[in-house]
Amino acid sequence: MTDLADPFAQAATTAATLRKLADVPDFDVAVVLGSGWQSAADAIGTPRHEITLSDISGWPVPAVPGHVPSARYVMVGRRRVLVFLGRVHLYEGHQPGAVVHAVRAAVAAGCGTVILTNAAGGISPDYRAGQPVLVSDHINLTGRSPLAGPPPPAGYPSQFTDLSDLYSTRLRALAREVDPALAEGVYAALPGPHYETPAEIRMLRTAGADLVGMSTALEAIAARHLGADVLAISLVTNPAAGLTTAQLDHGEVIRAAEASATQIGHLLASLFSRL
Ligand code: 8IG
Repeated sequence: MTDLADPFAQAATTAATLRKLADVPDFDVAVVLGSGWQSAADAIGTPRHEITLSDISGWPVPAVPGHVPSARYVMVGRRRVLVFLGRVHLYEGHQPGAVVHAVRAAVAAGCGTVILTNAAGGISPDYRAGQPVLVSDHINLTGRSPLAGPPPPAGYPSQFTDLSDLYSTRLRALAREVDPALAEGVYAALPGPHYETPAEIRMLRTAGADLVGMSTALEAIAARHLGADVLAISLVTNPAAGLTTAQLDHGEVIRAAEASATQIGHLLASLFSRL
């Protein structure tokens, strides 16, 4: 599958469409909801507009159960929040440009804060299923970058982006003000779609990873490249391979996420008022 031909121009075009469909001059915050996080959408607030993303030309369409190709415009306090009820992944055959399109469009539409959520396997033995964990940093093992390819057009930052404070220290501190019990961990991003072997999980643990999943890292890089502040939250839905004798099952993952997503939606809503 080919990548977007002109990703930055396409993001600007999509941004204009999103603003027009929601009838707003700008958005403030983007939220990307991962597998099983859909019930968090309702807890964030009542949508003013529901946007069907497949209506937007060139939009990469998610093809995974638990991912709905729509977005909502929600007003939370004074913040205009753009909530994406799903994402696309490398493992669906999408290229990095398609994977980060929603985030690039959101930043182009004014979002200075990008909140990425995902369901993840727990590598740290301290985590239990259903627990939200702030991502403190990542290890990108996808072998891909949304910034590979020709340099961005004039007016955009260099493709050699600094990632030293990728997951904003300030935003993580704000999240802990809302919920002081929130744990933090390092997220290892793998291409999937298969889960890991126990040997791979032992390697990841030695490398310093606490969480493992198949999303988020490329979107975080693309958002940071455009100057947005990034917060990422993983919902631990299963112990990583080899940490339990149970088999990993996609349906089980989605059910575990749904059970906690409402609670985390409220956490997100209280966070917006502090931004
Ligand atoms: I949910 O154990 C979820 N997503 N790579 N490994 C990887 N992705 C995941 C896992 C997991 N659990």
